[in-house]
Amino acid sequence: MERYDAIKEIAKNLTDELVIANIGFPSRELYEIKDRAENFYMLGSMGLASSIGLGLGLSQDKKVIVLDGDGSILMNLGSLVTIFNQNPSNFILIALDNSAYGSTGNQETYCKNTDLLKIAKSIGFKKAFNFKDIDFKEILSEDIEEPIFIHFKINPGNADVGIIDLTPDKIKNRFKEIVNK
Ligand SMILES: Cc1ncc(C[n+]2csc(CCOP(=O)(O)OP(=O)(O)O)c2C)c(N)n1
Repeated sequence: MERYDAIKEIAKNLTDELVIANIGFPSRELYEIKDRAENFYMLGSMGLASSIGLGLGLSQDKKVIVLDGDGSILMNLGSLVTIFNQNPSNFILIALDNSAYGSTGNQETYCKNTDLLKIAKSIGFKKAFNFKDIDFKEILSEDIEEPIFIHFKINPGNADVGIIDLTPDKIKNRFKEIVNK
């Protein structure tokens, strides 16, 4: 399975959760699959989707889902430690792990040899799962209580999707409106 179908699997279960999507194809693919004001398409900062999601989780009550890439998680590994220790009770990080910098041409990452799920468990995440072992819909329907790390192992590949034809201001403002509702 490639990223596009993985995001489809995730998106079909979404209701009112806030979603932070990583820069590049994850955002573009989510935009095509299920655009909604609850999606924040992160346009610039590789590595910071998880940090933005954590801040959002801590500052309001809605559930927050971060769709991150393995390359970006490796770039900001400390964020996992911060998330675990801050212990947000409404936060899910999904690592879409294609073991590649997919959005810039599928150059291999170290996740070919390094297991992000083992890293999350060793940091302390008690709720650290393989996507294939869980019922994601059920997880979303329950109280989260402590941060959840979900490892979604996928094959490299970018779907043939267009760019996001919303201005950064539009993405930000409609998202802010939903957050403040
Ligand atoms: C700090 C920084 N370095 C590099 C880039 C260029 N860049 C944008 S997306 C990307 C690859 C992201 O890979 P990953 O997080 O694994 O996600 P994927 O695209 O594979 O889903 C790179 C290198 C950037 N935007 N910011």
